[in-house]
Amino acid sequence: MKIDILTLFPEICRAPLSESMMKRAQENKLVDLRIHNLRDWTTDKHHIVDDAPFGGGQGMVMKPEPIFDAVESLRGEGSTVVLMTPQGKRFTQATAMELSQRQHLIVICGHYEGVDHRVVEHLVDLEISIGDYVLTNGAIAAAVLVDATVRLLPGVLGDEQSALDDSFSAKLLEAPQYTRPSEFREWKVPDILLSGNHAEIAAWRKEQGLKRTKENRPDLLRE
Ligand code: JBZ
Repeated sequence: MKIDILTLFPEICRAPLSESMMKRAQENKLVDLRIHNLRDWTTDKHHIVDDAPFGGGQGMVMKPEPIFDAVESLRGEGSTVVLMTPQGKRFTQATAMELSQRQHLIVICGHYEGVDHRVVEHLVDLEISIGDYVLTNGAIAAAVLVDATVRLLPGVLGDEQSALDDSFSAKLLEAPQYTRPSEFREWKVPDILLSGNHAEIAAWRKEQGLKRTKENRPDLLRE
C-alpha cells in the first residue's frame, strides 16, 4: 500500500509514524509512506498557503491551489483522497478496515480554520474526523488514521491473530492484564491467573471484559 500525507507540519506526523510497528512496516516494504510539506506546491515568492475567509470571520482558510497541485501530482488510478476535518464522518475500526483495502491513500491534513470548500467538492473522496473533541491540527488526526490503517495490512502485526482479537473488532473490551511481580505493594494478582487452569482463565476474562464494557463503554453493548 502507498500513503501520501499532505500537511503544513510534517514533523507532527513523522515521529509517531517512524517507531516500532510503523517503522517495521516501512522497512519491510508493506507500506510506502511519504509525508509531504504542502508548502512545496506553492508557486509564489512567500509560499503562502492560507488567506482570510470570504464573508468575514476569524482565522485563516487554506488556499485551494497548493492542495489541488499536490493531489494532482500524486494521484493515479487507484488513489483515494481523504481529508482530515472536524466536519468529516467519524473514523471507526470499520473505516480503518475499508481504508486498509485501498491501493493508495492521499491524506490531506486540515490546518487553521479549515480548507477552501472547493477542495471538498472537487478533489476529496472522503471527509474523516477521528472523534468528537477539538484538535488544533489535522496532522495529529492523520497520524491516528494512518497508524490504525497500516497495522491492519497483512504481515504488519507479528501475530496475525491479534488484529481479530482487538477490543473493537470483538465489540467487547479486553480483560485486565497483570505481569510480575505477583504481589506489588500488598496488591495481589487474581489467583485464577496463576492457577494454570486455561478454561477457567478464559471464562474469567470473558466475564471481566463484559464487566468493564458495562462500566466504561455501555454504548458497545447497545450496538
Ligand atoms: C480533526 C483545521 O484543521 C483541523 C482542526 C481540527 C481537526 C482536524 C483538522 S481533523 N480535527 C479530527 O479528525 O478530529
